[in-house]
Amino acid sequence: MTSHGAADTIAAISTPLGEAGIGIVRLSGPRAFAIARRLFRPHRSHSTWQSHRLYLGHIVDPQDEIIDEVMVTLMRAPYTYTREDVVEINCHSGYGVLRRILDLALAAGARLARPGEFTLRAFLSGRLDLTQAEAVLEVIRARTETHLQVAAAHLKGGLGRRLSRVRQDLLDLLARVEAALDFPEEAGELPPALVRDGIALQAESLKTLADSYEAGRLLREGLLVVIAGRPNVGKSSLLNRLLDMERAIVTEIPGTTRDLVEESITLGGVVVRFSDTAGLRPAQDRVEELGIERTRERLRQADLVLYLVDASVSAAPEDGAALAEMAGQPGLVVVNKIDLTPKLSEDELSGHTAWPRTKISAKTGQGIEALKEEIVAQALGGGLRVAGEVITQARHHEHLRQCLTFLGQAQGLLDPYENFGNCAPEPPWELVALELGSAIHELGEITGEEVGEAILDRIFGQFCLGK
Ligand SMILES: Nc1nc2c(ncn2[C@@H]2O[C@H](COP(=O)(O)OP(=O)(O)O)[C@@H](O)[C@H]2O)c(=O)[nH]1
Ligand SMILES: [Mg+2]
Repeated sequence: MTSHGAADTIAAISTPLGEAGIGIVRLSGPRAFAIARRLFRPHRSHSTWQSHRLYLGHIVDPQDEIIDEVMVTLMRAPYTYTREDVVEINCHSGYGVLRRILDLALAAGARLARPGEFTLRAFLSGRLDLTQAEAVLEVIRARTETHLQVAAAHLKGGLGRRLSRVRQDLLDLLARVEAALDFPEEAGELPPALVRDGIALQAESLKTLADSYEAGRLLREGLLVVIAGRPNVGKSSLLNRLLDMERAIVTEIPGTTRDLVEESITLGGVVVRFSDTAGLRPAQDRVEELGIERTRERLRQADLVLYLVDASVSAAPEDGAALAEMAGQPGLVVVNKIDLTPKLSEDELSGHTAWPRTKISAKTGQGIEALKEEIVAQALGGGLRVAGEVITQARHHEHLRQCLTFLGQAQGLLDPYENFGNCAPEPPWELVALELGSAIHELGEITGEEVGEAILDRIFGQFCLGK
């Protein structure tokens, strides 16, 4: 994307390409109506077209050949997604039909939309702020109800409004500082403590928001839980039990699982991806060696490790070594096969790890629900707290962090002047103004009030075609 001028008319297939009941070709821009009327022949001829009404008819090609029977909606600006004239053609969904109708629209003068361009136009026309535009993609991608709730709240504009308010308050403070700089005699004395307290107030609210990213990231990216342990302790059996299906091959032969087997379920409102791995032991061949390498890499990425041991045999030296190696990571020791005669004593592993211990039988299902609860408790601190506004985007978190740094520096400049009386020396207002200006800019990058074209390209480039 190089130019965001919105003078041309764009078209795209807005539904997934595939066989289904309905597919939609969408047009937006000044020529949308004219193009639609060249392709569309209504069953009843209409002297006037009404906005936001459905019309039944045929799409025909320039040779008057009927392509499909469709329902068409003409939506007049500004009450549309993009605030431009928009046309939606509801046709039958099939690769050939959708492609043909799109081609006819392009031949009639539309340009193929770039990914996310409809939403970009909604942003550029001021219908959505940038956080709302990003939320569109998030709503589309949300896989849990909790994530959808948060995304829907962003789409409503809650986050954008909150940040805009903070930004406005900071702009007001900046205006007072600049007035004090430019017209000292008119502005009178500006008490440093007043400015500093004003900054502190906004910083506090932004800090709460920045802290919510931990929960937000989990909502968005989900959680990676890696199941590790020696061969034959029941890792694949546990995976199957957690998923409630025979996903991984289980045998009594050690070294059965050689590649990563991964699948997701929802726990506590979060998508949890379980990764079943190759058993940790000295590799017997090249394939197993590669599998163990992958396991080690996965273990480093894990949000939580389930280290499995077999209750019916004593611990091996490798268990102690593996546990000691992962001591800095969050994890659980899972004692499996408790349906068998116990051999593993309670204190065998306690010297090597401080991880809590849970007992299960992957075979009978005993302890599995408790294990799920323990996973949620360990990884999410007892479940996801999504009260209030939650930020979910790394981009937002980064700008908030930067903003807080600038605000902290502004406060630091003012701190030494707090206890001076009337004959106080003036604080370095120029520097305070610079820090405030930078902080304000960071917030503007989030809401889109101050954002560069390159960033827009990056954000909207992640969208699917037709959105
Ligand atoms: N009795 C009993 N056997 C189990 C249990 N979990 C797994 N097994 C058996 O242990 C063997 C190895 O299991 P598997 O899941 O392939 O272990 P992995 O190598 O760690 O993936 C298989 O014969 C399983 O049937 C359990 O809880 N109880
Ligand atoms: Mg296995």
